[in-house]
Amino acid sequence: MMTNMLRPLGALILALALVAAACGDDDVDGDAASGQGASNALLPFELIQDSEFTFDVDAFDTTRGLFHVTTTEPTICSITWGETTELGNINNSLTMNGTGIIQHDVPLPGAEPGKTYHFTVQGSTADGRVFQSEMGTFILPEVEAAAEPAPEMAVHGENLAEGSSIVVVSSEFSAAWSADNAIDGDMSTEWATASDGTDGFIELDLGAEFEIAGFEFITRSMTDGTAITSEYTVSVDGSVFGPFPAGNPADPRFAAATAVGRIVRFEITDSSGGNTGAIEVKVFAPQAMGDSGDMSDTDTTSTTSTTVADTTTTTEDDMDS
Ligand SMILES: [Ca+2]
Repeated sequence: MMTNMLRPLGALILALALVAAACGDDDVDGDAASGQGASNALLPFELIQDSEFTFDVDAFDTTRGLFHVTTTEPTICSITWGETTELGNINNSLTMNGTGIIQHDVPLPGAEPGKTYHFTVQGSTADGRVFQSEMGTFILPEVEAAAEPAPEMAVHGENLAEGSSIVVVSSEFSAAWSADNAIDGDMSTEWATASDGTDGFIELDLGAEFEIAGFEFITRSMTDGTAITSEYTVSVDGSVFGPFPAGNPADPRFAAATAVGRIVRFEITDSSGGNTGAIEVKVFAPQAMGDSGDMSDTDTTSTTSTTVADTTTTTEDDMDS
């Protein structure tokens, strides 16, 4: 699962000597030029390392690996890694929130089981010391095939949420975690609440009345197990659907529901608490409604019902089949 290299003191001294050489041997004292009192020398990571380096596949999102280590004091920590000793990737813990932490659980996006990766770990502490591990290697374990049967093929049209706007949201953790991140069609951006847990919600305006075939709520997740939404409801112009199981990037869990409306509100109804939110919330048009499924120019009767009782009723001339 992992390759660790707790080495005897001799190796540490050698590593430190190599680091010093790499940094240039004309200023190993790190004194006058920097204006700092403390030495600038890189120290062995082992001095602040409180657990072995471990690597596994994120069970929640199998497209990424996870790196774990604990440190003896709060540390801002990063891992650099790659398929060769030139590395090329750098990641840190999403739970750091701007300061040092002790338990480092770091996602490694794109790391594949069975491949050998090289890595180093860096850390800095509040007293200004900087630490680095020796180069090591890790291999993620193979993931056993999912025991659950494959979900039904989702049949739906375009995601109407990508053309929508945010009406209101329970909260945003910061500008970098805004609600717009949940409707941008980008699986690498996330809306996160400021610790709303199961009280989190997000409300969209589709811009016009649309026929709707179903929803997805792709939950965000923290590597410490919090912020995972497991269940949600959706209201369309006030009529409630669900609860539905929330999805994740590996299994989006399309929830079929037939509705017509414009204002769509997702409410989290069960979660693991914390900074809940979504990678994406999706509102799907029916597959057979043409390019957009836009009902705004059809003569829909004014009704509070969101159920489309008779899907054969249409005013469009080109819907022959
Ligand atoms: Ca997104």
